Amino acid sequence: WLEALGPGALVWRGGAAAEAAALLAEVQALVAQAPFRHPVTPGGFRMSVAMSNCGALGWVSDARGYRYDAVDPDSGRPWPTMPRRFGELAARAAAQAGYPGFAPDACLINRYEPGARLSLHQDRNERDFSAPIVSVSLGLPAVFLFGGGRRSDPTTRVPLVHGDVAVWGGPSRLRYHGVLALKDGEHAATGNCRINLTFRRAG
Ligand code: MD5
Ligand code: FE
Repeated sequence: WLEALGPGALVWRGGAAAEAAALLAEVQALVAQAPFRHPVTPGGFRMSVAMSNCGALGWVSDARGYRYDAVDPDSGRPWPTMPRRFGELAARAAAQAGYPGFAPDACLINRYEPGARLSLHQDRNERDFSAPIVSVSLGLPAVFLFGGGRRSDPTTRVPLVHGDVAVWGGPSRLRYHGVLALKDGEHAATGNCRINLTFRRAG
């Protein structure tokens, strides 16, 4: 079922539940090729979220800034190919939300361990903000912070659980958002972590 969060933003509750095990098996194969790492922000802080990517472009951060790059800086090789199942799920979710033809060229794979968090930010490294971002939550539950167009705008707390698929498009594409520190726990599918797949049209 679809839950509206705001203009252009919705959560498809359980949209990935049936194929969660298959998605996680793909993640395991992907991070064998491009291991999780903790990016360092341009300000010099190590991110608590561990990240990897698949697809033609991957999101990277270092002292020079945030950007998308076709090459994994840790290996010097292109990012692993995006599994067909990933792109198809993202396109199906986007179409349901009113964004037909979504063809992501980047999938950022985020791993949250207990205590890991993402502070309030906007996603603006992509070339074209008319495409939505689709995000798939797997494993431990998280509290998502959904803000407004300015950092100081009030936020609402949205619980995201295993199998939920969120679509952020239209006027919500550039809203501030974050993830509260992950609570300790155990999930049958992932153990003690949350995996979030975010699909983007970056290039
Ligand atoms: C997560 N990841 O749960 C989230 C899912 C990130 C990130 O935020 O940058 O890796 S994507 C949430 C998102 C994207 C674009 C817009 C909005 C939310 N929004 O308007 O709230 O790991
Ligand atoms: Fe984000």
